[in-house]
Amino acid sequence: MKLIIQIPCFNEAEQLPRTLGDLPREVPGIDVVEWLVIDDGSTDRTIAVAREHGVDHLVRLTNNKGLAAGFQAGIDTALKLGADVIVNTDADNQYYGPDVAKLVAPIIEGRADMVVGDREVSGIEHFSPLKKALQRLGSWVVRQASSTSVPDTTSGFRAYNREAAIQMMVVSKFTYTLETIIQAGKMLVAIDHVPVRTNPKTRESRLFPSMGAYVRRNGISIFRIYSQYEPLKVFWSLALTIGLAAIVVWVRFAVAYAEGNGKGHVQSLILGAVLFIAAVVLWALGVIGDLLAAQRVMTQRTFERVRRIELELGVQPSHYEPGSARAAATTDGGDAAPRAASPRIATLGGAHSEDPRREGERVPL
Ligand SMILES: Nc1nc2c(ncn2[C@@H]2O[C@H](COP(=O)(O)OP(=O)(O)O)[C@@H](O)[C@H]2O)c(=O)[nH]1
Ligand SMILES: [Mg+2]
Repeated sequence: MKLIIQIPCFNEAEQLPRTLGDLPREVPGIDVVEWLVIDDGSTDRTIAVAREHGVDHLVRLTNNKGLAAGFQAGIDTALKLGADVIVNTDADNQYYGPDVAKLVAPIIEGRADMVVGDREVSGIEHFSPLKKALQRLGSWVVRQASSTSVPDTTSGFRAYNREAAIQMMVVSKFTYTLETIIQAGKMLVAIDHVPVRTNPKTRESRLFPSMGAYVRRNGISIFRIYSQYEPLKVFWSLALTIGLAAIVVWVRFAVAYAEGNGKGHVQSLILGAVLFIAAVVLWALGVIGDLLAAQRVMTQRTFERVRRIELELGVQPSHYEPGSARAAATTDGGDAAPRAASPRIATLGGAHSEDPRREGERVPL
């Protein structure tokens, strides 16, 4: 069984050595542990540092595309490199490296397809009360939308087995953490969570430079993701609220009219009409959103199958480079045509790629 630990990086030359120093090379139940760094257009020595510290694989995006895009590129590459299990961790040594073993245990035991590391946020000292409150609210909303019980939904310390990784498709630009949980909850993915330890803070968050940014981005993300996946609930409850307001205003007018004072309340009649039209528009948006959500499920299923075909064909990962000298020795490092890539990936891919149709594995189409 092969585990690939992936680390999305944007200018992490300073923190990366400590993070890598903490990562395990041996994990119980796993035959091979490899490291993959996703460099998202760093302008510092991130790549050189990764090579010097023995990182096996590199994905080098030419310019900065953001964490969600980097994460997706990493998952895609890890799958093509034949990973059976993929762990994602932060480059700032936020998560305690040796806990990778705890994270993958439920997957190895066959109890889960995806495991989210729970930082037990209420106990983290450097999180402000506001950040904790928002974290709790966000996690609650995500649990509702995903019908799961993940306590720490924004945690970046996670493990996925091959099935969970194949089914995942991140669209959100800012955050993949919430979206992947909601997707997993709606697909054939069993989610579990385990408590993990965190290290003392090494630097300020790159993703959320200020508390305001944290509240704004997470708030918007939660709303967008929830309304993408549950459009009827969101738009129809808004439509109902505004529709009721319209009725209240109209009743007020009707009472005044019955009392012979209708002329003085024409404003109520107009306001009621405006509110009613808004309610109808929201109702229609709910219907359109629902149709789009159904369409999205179809696209996702197609994507999943395309991915399985790509893996069978041995299509090359994009923006891939071998990492350290040890890894480079096992490959030509060139950019061959996709079909020709097959043997090269097989060299890197180990047991899985040599025999992708293992017993019990689902065959596409
Ligand atoms: N690919 C990519 N990774 C990023 C970017 N910004 C931050 N990261 C990485 O995302 C991870 C989480 O960032 P961090 O600043 O620790 O955020 P926090 O843990 O949410 O406070 C780290 O590994 C960063 O290197 C980016 O623009 N692109
Ligand atoms: Mg971090």
